[in-house]
Amino acid sequence: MILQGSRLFISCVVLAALWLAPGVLAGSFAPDKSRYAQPATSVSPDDRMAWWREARFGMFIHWGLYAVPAGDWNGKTCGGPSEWIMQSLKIPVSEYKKFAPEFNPTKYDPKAWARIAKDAGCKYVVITSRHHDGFCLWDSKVSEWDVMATPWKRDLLKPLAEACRAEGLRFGLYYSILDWRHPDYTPRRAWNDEPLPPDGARFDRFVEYVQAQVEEIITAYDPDILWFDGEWEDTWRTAHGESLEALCRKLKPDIIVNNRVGKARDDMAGLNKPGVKSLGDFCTPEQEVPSRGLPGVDWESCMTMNDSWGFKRSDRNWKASERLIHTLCEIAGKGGNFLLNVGPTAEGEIPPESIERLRAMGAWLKVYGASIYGTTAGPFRSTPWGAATQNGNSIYLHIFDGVQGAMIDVTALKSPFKAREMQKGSGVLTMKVDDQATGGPRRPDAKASAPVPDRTRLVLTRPPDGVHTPVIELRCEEPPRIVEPRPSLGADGSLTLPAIDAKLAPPAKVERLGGKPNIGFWTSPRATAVWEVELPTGRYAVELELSCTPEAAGNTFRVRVGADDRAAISGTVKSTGGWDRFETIRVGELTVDQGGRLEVTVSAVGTLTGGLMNLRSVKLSRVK
Ligand code: FHN
Repeated sequence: MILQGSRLFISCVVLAALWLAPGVLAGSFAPDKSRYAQPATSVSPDDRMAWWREARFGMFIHWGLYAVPAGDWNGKTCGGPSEWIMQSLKIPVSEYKKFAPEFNPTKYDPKAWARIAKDAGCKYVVITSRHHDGFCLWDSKVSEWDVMATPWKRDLLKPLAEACRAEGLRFGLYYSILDWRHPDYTPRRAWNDEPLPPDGARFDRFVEYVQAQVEEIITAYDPDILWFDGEWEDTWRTAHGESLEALCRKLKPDIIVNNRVGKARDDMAGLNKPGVKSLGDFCTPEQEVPSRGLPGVDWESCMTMNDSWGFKRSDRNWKASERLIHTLCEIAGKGGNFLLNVGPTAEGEIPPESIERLRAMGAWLKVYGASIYGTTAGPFRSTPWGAATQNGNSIYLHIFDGVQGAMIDVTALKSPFKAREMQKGSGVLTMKVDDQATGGPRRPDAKASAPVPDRTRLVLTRPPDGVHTPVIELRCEEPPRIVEPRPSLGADGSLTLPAIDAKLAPPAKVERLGGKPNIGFWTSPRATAVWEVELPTGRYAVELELSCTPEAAGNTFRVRVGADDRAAISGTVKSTGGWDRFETIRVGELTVDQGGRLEVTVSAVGTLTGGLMNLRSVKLSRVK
């Protein structure tokens, strides 16, 4: 019994020694409330965001121990991204730690990395200082689980910060709140075989650890951005985020922090959920682009070039360079930033496939960069031919491939303009402005006094092969005046109203299911979708492209044209088998007695159980 007792006693002493060692080595975990008292100087959001809004394009770097297995372990390849290998293959921490002696990035060349980012046209770099595995790329004073546990045994972040700044790039650090290894982190993973502290896992102590590390990396590297991640588990609460954000701002008043320090992020859509206190300076859509611009909201879409953030040797699913350029144009056209990821190898090399794509983007930006950097979202409601940005009196049209010979409708632009191709003289594009009102093409350099037509279209002819995503500048002599024509009946007598053109009353919002935007989260009778249209008097068939689950089916909806309930039709939502399974249903017919500029409104009728529907579009077809 005594033996048992003493063994028990000894094991407690050993455990305590093991666990406290980092604490003892690193100083106290006693909360230091002065740590995040607000600084004497503060910087306004607009001042600190100014460079970021100009930048538009950054390089993300996911680098860490996960580059050693690179997606493969024990004869298995992990599903999903390689930096998740510990979780996806449930690797015991004790096993995962065996990657540390193999992490020796002898080919790491931070100057080359910074040059690659610079030549790609990136204006900032964000690198993972610590991902969910908890491994630190710097010599942390509060952790032994860092670069000193590898043969490299020296800081990896400082040389990159210096190289980036030498290239005129801003430098940011990604920091994961989620930690699959730390003994105090909860919820603890089943495969975390790190010894528990004698008094058990204490999340408050883990928060102190996070604060201490964030203080370390801000103090050591003076990052322009702190890119938090891994905030989604219940143990991390808004209050933690508020303290952490306050600490960041105290240490560096002009630092930019993303919204993942708090709890408002709406999953991969990355925008702030209504009704949840939002923190940070910008929203963070991931692997997607919001369906439309978000006036007054700073946001950055982060994406991989293949499917994995960390280096994954089996992941050959590389996006084409042209697609990445189009994504950059689409994001800038909606007023956002693009953070494009590379996943270097354990030896310290950026994969050649990534370099190839970054070079192609850099070559395009060398010619067309003025249409991206420093621009704001384009002024047109929709750009089926590509994307559009604006900078002062200039509007830039990014013409995606396959559009040659088509009409670029810019009727909404009422200000006189001069049109020019940005790569002048290369024969990239010949074009004419086809003004129906004046009975023929208006020369692109028409005098400002020329009559403003009621329909203006650019007719593009085919550029020579090999020229991709050309850009046309429409230069106005005044701030561009935009009057969007209201959607009206097409030649076939029908009008389709897409989800992204609707004005929505919350909680309804646009999401993307099946690769197309739809109105979703229709969970309250207050939610409505409204389209402004121009419709002649007449009788119309009404069709909805919608989806609904069997559980939510049965609610009643109404489609109304104008304010007149006589021009309205109701229906009951039937199941289509799932929220992502859309069907077009014919609701019936309605009569518009008084045509003109009207509103089409879709709403729920009566009480609502679950979601009303997911709605992709409303189609009105003239029946007589
Ligand atoms: O789980 C991480 C993932 O590994 C990667 O770091 C991305 C990049 O934003 N963030 C999380 C997934 O949302």
